[in-house]
Amino acid sequence: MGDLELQQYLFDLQGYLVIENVLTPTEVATLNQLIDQQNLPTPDKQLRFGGAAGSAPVGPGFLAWGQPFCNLLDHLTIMPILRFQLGDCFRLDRIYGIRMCQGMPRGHLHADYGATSPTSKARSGEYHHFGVNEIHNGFTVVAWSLADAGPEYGGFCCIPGSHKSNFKLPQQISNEPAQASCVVIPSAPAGSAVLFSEALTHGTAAWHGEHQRRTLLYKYCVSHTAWSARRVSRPDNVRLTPRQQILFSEPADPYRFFPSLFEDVEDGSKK
Ligand SMILES: O=C(O)CCC(=O)C(=O)O
Ligand SMILES: [Fe+2]
Repeated sequence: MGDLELQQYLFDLQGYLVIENVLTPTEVATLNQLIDQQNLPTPDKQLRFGGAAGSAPVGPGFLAWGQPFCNLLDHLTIMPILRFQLGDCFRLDRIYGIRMCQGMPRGHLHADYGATSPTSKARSGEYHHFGVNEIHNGFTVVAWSLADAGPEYGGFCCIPGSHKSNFKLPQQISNEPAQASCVVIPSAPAGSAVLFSEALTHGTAAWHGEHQRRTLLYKYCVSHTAWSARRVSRPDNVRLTPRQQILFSEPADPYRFFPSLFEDVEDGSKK
């Protein structure tokens, strides 16, 4: 079984996928140093950092902190997986980082699409509906782990398989996710990429690690979808490749108004 086939099977089954060792220890260290240089306020005041187009102001966010952050935009390990889920045309919808210190409490379990989402009564378009040998998923998050996370520390948590559930999250699981055996905290050592569907019920588990949690979230959606009216903008101090530039295009119909990210691709990178 090829890597991609296995990855898609597991992603479809669980609604998330952890790929370890995508970044080398040196790459992780470089990203962490660049974050250190920002002199951010202590994370007990603010969990999220370097954001754009989320709760944070519009702008390039941490992409302006240097080339290594932009290199992750279309990392060759994640592009084939994103293509399988989102097709040839997708956009970067929003980005931010999360830092946590020991003792920081959990966040609430949530899903942006499907039965548990606040928009569950809206007409679906992005729900993770499934056909034989197909994944239809409109919104995928790639979370880069810059510090070890997992059951012994905390961090990202989720209910595997919940992206396909037809039922709203029961209140008792929502109230006490740490007591629910269906909620898992996947192990994500530094250098891993955690991919998950926004239809998956997921959240933040309390942080018990002595070290600081650090993760960078890049959220992608099919070209004709947007989460909010705000946009991440391109950093003006870093040169982007043509493929990276496409990720910042305005939402539009695939192919007709939004170019493919995979045209003229020979060695996996768009020319
Ligand atoms: O802590 C995490 O990794 C989950 C974060 C999350 O779900 C979010 O920011 O929407
Ligand atoms: Fe979330």
